[in-house]
Amino acid sequence: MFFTYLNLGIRNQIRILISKTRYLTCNLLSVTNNLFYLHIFDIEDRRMFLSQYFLPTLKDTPAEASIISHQLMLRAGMIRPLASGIYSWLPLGLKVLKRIEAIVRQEMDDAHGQEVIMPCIQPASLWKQSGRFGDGSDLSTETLVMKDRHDCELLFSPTAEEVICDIFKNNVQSYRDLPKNLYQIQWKFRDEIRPRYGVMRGREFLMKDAYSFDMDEESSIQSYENMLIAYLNAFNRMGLQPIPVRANTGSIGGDYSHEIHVLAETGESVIYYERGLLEALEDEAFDMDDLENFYAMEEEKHNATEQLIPAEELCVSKGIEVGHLFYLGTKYSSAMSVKVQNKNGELIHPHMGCYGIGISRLVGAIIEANHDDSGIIWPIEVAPFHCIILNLNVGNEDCDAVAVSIYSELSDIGLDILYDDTADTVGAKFARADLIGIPFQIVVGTKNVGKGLVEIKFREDGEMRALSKEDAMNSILEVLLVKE
Ligand code: 5CA
Repeated sequence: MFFTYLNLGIRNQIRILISKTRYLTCNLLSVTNNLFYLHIFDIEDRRMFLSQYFLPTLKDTPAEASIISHQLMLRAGMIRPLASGIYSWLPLGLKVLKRIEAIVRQEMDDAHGQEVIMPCIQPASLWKQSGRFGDGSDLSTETLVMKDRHDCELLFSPTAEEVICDIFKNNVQSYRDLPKNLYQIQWKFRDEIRPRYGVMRGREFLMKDAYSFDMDEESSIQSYENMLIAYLNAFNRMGLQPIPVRANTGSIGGDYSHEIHVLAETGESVIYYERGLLEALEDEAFDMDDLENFYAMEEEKHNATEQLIPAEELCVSKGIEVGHLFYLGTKYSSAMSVKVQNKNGELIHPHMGCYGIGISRLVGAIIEANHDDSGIIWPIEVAPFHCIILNLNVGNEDCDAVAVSIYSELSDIGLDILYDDTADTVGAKFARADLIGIPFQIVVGTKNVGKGLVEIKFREDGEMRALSKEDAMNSILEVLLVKE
């Protein structure tokens, strides 16, 4: 442990600042040869002590929730509804949202994306330039339009092709500045006809939207492929099995498009794909050429009349659309007069692509793919906490000391730990820990502590083992290190 500050207080009490926000309070037992023997009995930063944490869990399944992810997100105190399709994210839910965001951000940065933030409120005049304002498409009927005090029409961003074109048009002149890929992680609003399934089809939702600019079609398709691979990496890291399928371009437009789906009975889409695709996707070198070798279609693109592959090879599944890629060509750059000079000094419209990921939808999709009768089972990479410590005998000096020391040791090496120090019954503690789905549970109770042991439970398979405190912590680290 690294002490940054030592403050000898009264009556042998010492407060040690161990990080910017956390103090340990200890009793000084003795000092021998410059060694301090301490009894740690308190940690001042109790934000992750369950008795202080804002986690309003529910026993009963709320009637308004028809699918399991929506039910579990409400029951686990992750979200609360405010209006139809509009939710507040409470601490536990927000932690998961941020973990998903971080994975997407990392993969986007690795694929040479550059993060920006564009405003949520956009002038309608920009959409009049692109021709999308009030064009009768689904997107235009879903767009929330408002007026400011000067009678100027504004809209709440359902997507940002117009704004990114405006930025590009006013700041990029030459082929030397291309290619570029700019992305944001920003709230969107679409006044969906049927908001449902909680965060899966919300009206306000968090999207990662990226926009690529290239000098010609060939390099634009290369940018598209880079995004597709980044998407597969990101979804794999979240513990999902992503399936890319060809899709229609709808209100966004363009010539070429893929949706990325994860399989779930409650998915709103139907996808048709060749059996061999799943195996091919496991190859680390999987690329667009491989993808083109397989039949993989979203329902509207599926050709039901012609049999293009043997019937026994065709899988039909329900899927949740977690990402969507579009090659836009010059649709927006020509409508919005975005021009750059090529090597010959001629002005051309750059080729664009746009790429969306439903960040808030992913929270629901991950739960659909990872739960059991008792609750959520978070994949480690997106779990709100790595480990929960269940102290079954709060107030017992030995149990408190063991629980707090595990909390501080695991926190000190950078793990996110939740400590159940509540006075709730043993049954309530176990049920809540299973419901909120944290991957590892360490159970501290008088029976085992007397023998120098704690119990560790792996949420995924329910396996429980009695181990020494050190072995329990090491077995968590072993799993986490393998995952790294
Ligand atoms: N401009 C493009 C991408 S930059 C675009 O808007 N694409 S989209 O319409 O397909 O949306 C991108 C992703 O946002 C979808 O794949 C989906 O995962 C998510 N999404 C779309 N609508 C909703 C919604 N109502 N609720 C939750 N997530 C949504």
